[in-house]
Amino acid sequence: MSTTLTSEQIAAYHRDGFICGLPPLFSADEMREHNRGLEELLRLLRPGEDARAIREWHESSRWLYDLCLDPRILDRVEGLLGPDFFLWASNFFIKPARSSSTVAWHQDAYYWGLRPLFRTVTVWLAFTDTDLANGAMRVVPGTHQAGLLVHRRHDPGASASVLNLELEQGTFREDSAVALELPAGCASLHDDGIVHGSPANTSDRPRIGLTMRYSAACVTCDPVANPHFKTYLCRGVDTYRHNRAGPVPTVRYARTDFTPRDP
Ligand SMILES: O=C(O)CCC(=O)C(=O)O
Repeated sequence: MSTTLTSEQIAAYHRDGFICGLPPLFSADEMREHNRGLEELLRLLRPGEDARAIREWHESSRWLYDLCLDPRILDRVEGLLGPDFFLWASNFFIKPARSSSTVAWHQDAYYWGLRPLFRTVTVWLAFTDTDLANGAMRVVPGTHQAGLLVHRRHDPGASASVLNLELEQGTFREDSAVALELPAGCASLHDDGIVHGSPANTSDRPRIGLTMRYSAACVTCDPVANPHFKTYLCRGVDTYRHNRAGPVPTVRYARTDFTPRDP
């Protein structure tokens, strides 16, 4: 099955700021293997850590690196970013059954420190079936065209959200949001300017997604916003050399020993 996006799908992505409803990237057998890989990473967490600590472990874990560079994923990203792009982030968003944890409405571009804006794509790969009841991500179509909107910070732990910032009320229309429901093995793709968030998991099923972030080679990162920023060229060439390139990991399952900065 082709994993290249059609010109209609590419146009829809640029119009709406996201695309969902694409054919699966991975079979049920492959997803069983991927879930086993995730279990190996979870075993590496230290006392007091939870799955949110699994950030940028593609830098240390060859299994995760290979998944992020799977050609089927890269074919889709290439349709949106063009021939030259790199991977720079990955993290798991895990909501156990009946978890009250949410992700507040936000725009990623607001806090990532990347320039130019809006040349970055997130692939959200469903490790479990994902729907509104178990806390699927919601996006507000077209909001990537509004530029950066006003966010406010709140104290860590002061809300159910795993993020310490959220969009000011009135900056977007929540009633236009759509849920990105995905069977396991399917992925959505979204622009770093899209307004998005996710509600609590009110179901008896876990919800697990892996986000993988890719930017066009021209993108540079402010080291104050992200001192650990490293790039892994996925396709083409990086003639810009704006950023530090990371070494390819050799160990199948291993953790990083830095703590990425929270927004
Ligand atoms: O998975 C979620 O609930 C939120 C993901 C998210 O905020 C993101 O991909 O930037």
